[in-house]
Amino acid sequence: MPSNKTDSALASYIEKIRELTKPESVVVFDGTPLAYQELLKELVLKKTLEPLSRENSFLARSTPDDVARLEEVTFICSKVREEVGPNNRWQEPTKMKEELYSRFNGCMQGRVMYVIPYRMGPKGSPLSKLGVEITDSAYVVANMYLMTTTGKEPLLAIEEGAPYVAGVHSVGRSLLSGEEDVPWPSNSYKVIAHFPEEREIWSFGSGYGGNALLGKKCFALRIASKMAEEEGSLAEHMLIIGITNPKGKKRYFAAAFPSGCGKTNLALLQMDLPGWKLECVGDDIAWMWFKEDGRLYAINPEQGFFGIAPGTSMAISPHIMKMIEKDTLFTNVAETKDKDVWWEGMTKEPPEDLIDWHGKRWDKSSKEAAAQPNARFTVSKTRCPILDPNSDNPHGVPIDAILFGGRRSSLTPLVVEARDWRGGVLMGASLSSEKTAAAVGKVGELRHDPFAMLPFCGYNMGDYFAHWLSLAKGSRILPKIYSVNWFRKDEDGRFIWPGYKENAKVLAWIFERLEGEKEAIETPIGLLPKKEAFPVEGSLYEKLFSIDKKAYLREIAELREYFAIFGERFPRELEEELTLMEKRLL
Ligand code: SAT
Ligand code: MN
Repeated sequence: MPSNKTDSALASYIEKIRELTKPESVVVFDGTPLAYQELLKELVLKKTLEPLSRENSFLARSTPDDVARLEEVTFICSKVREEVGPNNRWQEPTKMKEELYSRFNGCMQGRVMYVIPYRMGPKGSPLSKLGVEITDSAYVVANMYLMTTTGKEPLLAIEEGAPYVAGVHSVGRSLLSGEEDVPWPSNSYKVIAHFPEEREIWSFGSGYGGNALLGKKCFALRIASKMAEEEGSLAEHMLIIGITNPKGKKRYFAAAFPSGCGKTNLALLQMDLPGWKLECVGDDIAWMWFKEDGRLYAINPEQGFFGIAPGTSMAISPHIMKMIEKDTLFTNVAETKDKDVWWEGMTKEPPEDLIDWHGKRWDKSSKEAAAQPNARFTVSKTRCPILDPNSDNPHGVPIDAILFGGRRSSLTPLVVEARDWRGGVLMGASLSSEKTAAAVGKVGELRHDPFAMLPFCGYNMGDYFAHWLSLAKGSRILPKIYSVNWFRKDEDGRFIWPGYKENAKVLAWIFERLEGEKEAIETPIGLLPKKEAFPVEGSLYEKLFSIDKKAYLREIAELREYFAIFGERFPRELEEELTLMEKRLL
């Protein structure tokens, strides 16, 4: 939406959507705990939510066709096709609007149309931004309450004329009079459309996660990445953590991983190394900008966590388990007979008498998993047991290191330090990862996912790479850049690195590098830990850090082919950087 919308501009926008969608009533969500509790009651009545034995916690079960992000029907509708690049699906904006207007025509009949004014980011931060989501899903409102700052304060700012991003969402299932609702209304036709120029998002047919909680990937990444390019800042798919070493020195890291590669686990890692401490600012998205002191600062635009439940356990992620002990919404997990939750990986043995995510009885002989692989928990960050004291600091936290990680069973070593900013930008651009259940599609397939932003960059990725390169200017104190890979496998297909809590060793090594305390060795692909300086035994070190030069040369050839899809927009500096690496390998 254009900036400087006035009170009446918001009112007339709401009126326009009301006229189009024809809901039974309109409710402006006021963001109070009481309003949230009222919503939960309603959702229980409608059987969308089931109360659990965990205090103030509930379970939702979606339909089997609505369980994850839908990249195939996600569009960026800029006026000029080249602006969105080969990394996005494009549709001409007026054509898309026509389609949307016909789909949304009367789609909220018999339902409440909720208006959610919200803020992304800490109050008073120059980087925080406002949004309004209009939705006919009370489940979405409840999730937005946990994930963003909703209610009067953002509403007032919008009414006073502050710019905001508008989002219109419908589950796409109107209720004719007398018709009974279903627990998870949705539509087989689904579309998620972004209009970066108008700062607008329209989403139809899905009620799940990033398809429906429009503040998250749609706004905070796809629209915000375009805004960041214009403003000279960054909107990234990154967690933010604060790490304190045994001497009491604190540094902040940001880390990009594709969805489903353990960002939430890393963001809430229990750092068991003696004297070390890790605190969490955010687990999914970072908005960052360079300030006058030349350093890069980050805020987490979100107020909550929307994390993957399967695989979470006391052994691996005790902080997460503690965080979701109460006040949590669960979606598509399994239910125990005493109305608690369970998922694969929570305990070695599943409990008896489980109900699976379809609502059916489940036992060990069942072929399908009891919890959907992309089952989620939604919880406010106020429940985070290791929340960083600066998590709501409007000035952000200074970032000293940026990590790029993918899920790769071969090639990339456990950790590599980039020689310089350019080398680091190439690391980000070269990121590939095996697909996970976070998006609909074939799990395990290796795909390019530059900066873990492939599904989230709201403009041409060639320009995005150039934007990253352009940040290295003047006397800026640039963060160091690292590539990490927890997922390397041996010849027998077993993970070489145990991951999870062991990842603390990698974080500590990076910290010590920044302190100048650890030596590294030059290799064609960047700097690796010196054998003596990395706390694993010799044979494991070899397995974790060996460099297969031939495989790297093949990778470079393959990367050139991939980067060619960006044509003229692919920065020459990165091409040069790739050639330099190739020469070092030969
Ligand atoms: O996009 S979601 O918020 O549903 C989850 C993810 O892919 O990270
Ligand atoms: Mn994510």
